[in-house]
Amino acid sequence: MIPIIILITVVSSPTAILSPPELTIPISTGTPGPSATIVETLFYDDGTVYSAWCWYYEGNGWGYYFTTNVGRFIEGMGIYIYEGWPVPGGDRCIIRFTDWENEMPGKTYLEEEITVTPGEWNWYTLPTPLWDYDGKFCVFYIQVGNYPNCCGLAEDSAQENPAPDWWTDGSSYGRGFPRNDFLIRVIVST
Ligand SMILES: [Ca+2]
Ligand SMILES: [Ca+2]
Repeated sequence: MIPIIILITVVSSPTAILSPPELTIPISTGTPGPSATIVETLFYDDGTVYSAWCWYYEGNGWGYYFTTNVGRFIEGMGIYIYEGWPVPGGDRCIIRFTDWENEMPGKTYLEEEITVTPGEWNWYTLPTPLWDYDGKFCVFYIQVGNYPNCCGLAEDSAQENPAPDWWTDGSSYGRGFPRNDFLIRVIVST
């Protein structure tokens, strides 16, 4: 399947962002050290809000594969919604947590429609953390509303490693992002 996507014209310069105080290293540079007390935030983006993408039709999305190499609790996730595009835009999206099976996104752990605010990090904390025994899992952003009545998912300014990138049409999955790294992060703990 070829994902149908719309590219926003680049209008932003790198923007300061809010993030949890425990923000740590990008997972792509190594496995964060296990800690009994520190909640780790895993991410691939560099925090810059460069541009954004959305799908023509709702129900499609993008997400990442994460691995911590040891069992972890998935505590929640964060997404950054671009401000000012598309117009009128939206304030709802679906987030999905899945297991990692047969080298691809597998069983859905949990899916939730949430309200989001453009122009900032939106953090969703699970009421009950999910235990993933091998630390291999995925998190997805899924669009609610057809273009342009939807959110624009922010991307950073460069892609360093496309390996963890996945898209979904809601039920199946495929590899790859349209361009750079999406601002999708996950919070884990031991
Ligand atoms: Ca797993
Ligand atoms: Ca990047």
